[in-house]
Amino acid sequence: MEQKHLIFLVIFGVLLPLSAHAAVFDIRKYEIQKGDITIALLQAWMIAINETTPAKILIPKGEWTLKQAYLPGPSKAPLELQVEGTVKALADPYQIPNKEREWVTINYISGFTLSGGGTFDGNAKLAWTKNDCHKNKNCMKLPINLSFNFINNSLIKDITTKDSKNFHVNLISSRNVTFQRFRVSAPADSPNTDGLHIARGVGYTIIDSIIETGDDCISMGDELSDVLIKNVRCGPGHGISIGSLGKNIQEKDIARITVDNCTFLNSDNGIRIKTWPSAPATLTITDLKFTNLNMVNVSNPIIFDQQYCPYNLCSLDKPSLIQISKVKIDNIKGTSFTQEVLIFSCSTTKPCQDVQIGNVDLKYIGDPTLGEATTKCQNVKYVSTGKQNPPLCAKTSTPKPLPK
Ligand SMILES: *[C@@H]1O[C@H](CO)[C@@H](O)[C@H](O)[C@H]1NC(C)=O
Ligand SMILES: *[C@@H]1O[C@H](CO)[C@@H](O)[C@H](O)[C@H]1NC(C)=O
Ligand SMILES: *[C@@H]1O[C@H](CO)[C@@H](O)[C@H](O)[C@H]1NC(C)=O
Ligand SMILES: *[C@@H]1O[C@H](CO)[C@@H](O)[C@H](O)[C@H]1NC(C)=O
Ligand SMILES: *[C@@H]1O[C@H](CO)[C@@H](O)[C@H](O)[C@H]1NC(C)=O
Ligand SMILES: CC(=O)N[C@H]1CO[C@H](CO)[C@@H](O)[C@@H]1O
Repeated sequence: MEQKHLIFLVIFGVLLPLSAHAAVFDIRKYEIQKGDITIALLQAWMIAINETTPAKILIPKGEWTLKQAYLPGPSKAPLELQVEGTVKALADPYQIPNKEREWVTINYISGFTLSGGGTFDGNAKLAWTKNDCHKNKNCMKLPINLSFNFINNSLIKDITTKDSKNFHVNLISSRNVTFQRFRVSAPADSPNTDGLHIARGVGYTIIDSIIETGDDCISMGDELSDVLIKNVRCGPGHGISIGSLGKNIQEKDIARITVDNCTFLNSDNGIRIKTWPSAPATLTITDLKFTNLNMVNVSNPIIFDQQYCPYNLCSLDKPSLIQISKVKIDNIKGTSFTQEVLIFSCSTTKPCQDVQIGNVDLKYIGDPTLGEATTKCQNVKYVSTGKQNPPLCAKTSTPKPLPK
């Protein structure tokens, strides 16, 4: 064979399969400064979003510093950010260039994938010691790890976020976004480090994930529908919550939230709904399914708290105006660290409606001198369809103050 032909074949043999794949933008080709990828990532992003065929930005294995990243779309074609290494924030929260923004923000993009098996390390051990927001109203706001706003049809998979300075992940105003094999890790005593905060959106899925943190594993805000949380292990942490809600009159409805096949480990709650009393909002929270949940030494495995008033920062005078309805609870089993294993503390003006309770088998493992597990039922219209241990809404249940 002539050499010309050979070269031709080799080039074709290499280029053809490549052209079927995404163009790869390796950040090492851009301006990295002593392991700091702040500029390089932005350079690669600006070029990659301009590609008219699928593109990929690669952050290879290794440890990289990222001061902050604001990564806006739109992109002309599907874009993947493949993080194989560890991306670390600066330790000092006061050094973040733009204090109004999060550490990493991805906005206005559709068909985006974040993948690669890498880690976003918020490097927050120092920042937590400076966080006094629980007692100081003018405290410095600490940035969250990752913020996704106005993104559609996107996938975040095989990513770890570790030691965030505040909420780990914020997903707001988006549609059809999946978190798969996502891992959040922060110590149980880290302040305000919610795992994922999700709100204002449609079609969020969190699946096959592990969340260990100091605050809520997953918290849900208003104007939210079609959420599926499945095969998630939560704990330590404060559980999976809807709310708190009610304080803002503009708040919009929540519907079709499913939590299925999840395990809660030593968490401060399993499923919790929180609405404020003496608060103006009148939204509805409807069509909820909490099924196949395994509780391991959980405080408050299921709690609907419509008198949510931590630190007595509100008045209990008037009931919550938020209506909870159409709830299915089935196959909840395991152990509870608190005696009241199911708590329905619903609103006097808007009782919880159409609550269907199937199989429940929860054992109290706290102070043995207090007796067996109980349930608490206030203003709840329920039907039971399965076998419950403890029996539902037994009259002997003595009300206790609600947890903060
Ligand atoms: C994006 O592409 C357009 C033309 O398609 C070009 O004018 C522009 O300079 C490109 N921007 C970047 C950042 O490469
Ligand atoms: C996401 O979807 C919404 C609703 O269809 C649309 O208004 C918005 O422009 C989309 N955003 C992007 C970045 O594609
Ligand atoms: C939802 O997003 C995924 C990408 O994560 C995409 O493959 C799928 O087609 C989207 N679904 C719809 C209905 O747009
Ligand atoms: C339930 O979750 C466990 C642990 O994540 C997983 O191994 C199992 O396959 C899941 N079951 C179903 C039916 O999805
Ligand atoms: C059970 O949970 C309580 C409260 O969170 C905690 O103090 C205790 O150590 C846990 N027990 C075990 C065996 O983990
Ligand atoms: C620094 C900052 O803006 N933090 C925000 C993180 O997300 C939560 C929940 O949306 C906001 O309350 C914080 O203000």
